[in-house]
Amino acid sequence: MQQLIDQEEKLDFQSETYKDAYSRINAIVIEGEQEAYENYIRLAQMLPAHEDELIRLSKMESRHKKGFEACGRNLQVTPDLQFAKEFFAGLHGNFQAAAAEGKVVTCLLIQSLIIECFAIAAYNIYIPVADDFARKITEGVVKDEYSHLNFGEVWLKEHFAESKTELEEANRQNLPIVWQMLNQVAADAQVLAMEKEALVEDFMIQYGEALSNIGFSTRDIMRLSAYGLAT
Ligand code: Y39
Ligand code: FE
Ligand code: FE
Ligand code: FE
Repeated sequence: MQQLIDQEEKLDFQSETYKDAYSRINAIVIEGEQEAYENYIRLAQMLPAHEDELIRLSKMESRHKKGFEACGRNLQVTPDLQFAKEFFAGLHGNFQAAAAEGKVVTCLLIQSLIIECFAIAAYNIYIPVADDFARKITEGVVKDEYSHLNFGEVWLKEHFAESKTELEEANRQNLPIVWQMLNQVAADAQVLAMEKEALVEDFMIQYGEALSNIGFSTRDIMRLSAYGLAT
């Protein structure tokens, strides 16, 4: 705890080092929210029975994007959106390909499980070390992200038997990408006082809980949630 306090005291939100790292992390979050907005619109087309709810989730994502754009402006940081597009290219491409094939289970795993758990982990770890303005925004956003994760959990739990094989395949294709993304952002996250180990731990907890809620056994969860981590 003392260590955390010392670290926070040393954070200078106006330093060039902080702002440089923030230009990439803030861009990742803005681009992530934009893609989440598009992904929920796509999911609404694929799941007409849940159209209204999914459109409502998409609107929440576009509000999140506006909130994080304000966080960047507040620190006078210009987000590096080109970097962020490349950062998300792997998951984005896989979502697009799955949507084109009508693979709704894969789309839900990518957006509502993997990306939402990544967001929840990142926002939880960011909140205690954020500037006051960004902390208030992020606290509001993370509550919404739990409800997005819940949508995916509930749908996949109701369709567990027929989705299980596709979930395992989609996990195998996409989880290693998440570990690569974490490695790519670790140094910038560290500048913001976000520890990579804490991000990995929180992600594994959220994702493991989600897989459990959907119906996977403890044994399956161990195998699925660490897939591609030890490389
Ligand atoms: O559902 C959502 O709103 C998710 C799109 C947003 C993704 C946020 C991605 C956060 C990763 C940041 C990594 C910082 C260490
Ligand atoms: Fe969001
Ligand atoms: Fe979300
Ligand atoms: Fe939970």
